[in-house]
Amino acid sequence: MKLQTALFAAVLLSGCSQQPSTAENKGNGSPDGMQTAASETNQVDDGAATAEPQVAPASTTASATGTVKSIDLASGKIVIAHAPVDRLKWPAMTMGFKASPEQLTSVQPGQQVEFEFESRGMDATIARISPLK
Ligand SMILES: [Cu+2]
Repeated sequence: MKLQTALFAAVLLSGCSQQPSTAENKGNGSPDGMQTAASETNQVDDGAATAEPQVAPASTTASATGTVKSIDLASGKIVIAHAPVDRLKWPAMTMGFKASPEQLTSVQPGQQVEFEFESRGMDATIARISPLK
């Protein structure tokens, strides 16, 4: 009976916060920090969208290989000199990709990498990246 009371109290307490979406966030390290980082990322997205007309191209997933040129953890970007991407009709070029902190710390500048990314026009986000061996 005591255990049931405790569980019931816990449910009530967690219900008070009324923020079920927070529980879906990956990682429970510091919820406040995570939320701040997420909102900043959204603001960056808005800024990048103004660079192109308001056409929202469908996203396409593609893979490529390349060399890491630079990594910017603060802005969540990695610059890669990538080989041509046939699927997107992209020539070889050096460009920035959005990436998560985990992805950014899994590779190093100068490293050959293989990666998958999701592209909306020239707005590309890394889906998976690993050193090429
Ligand atoms: Cu490119």
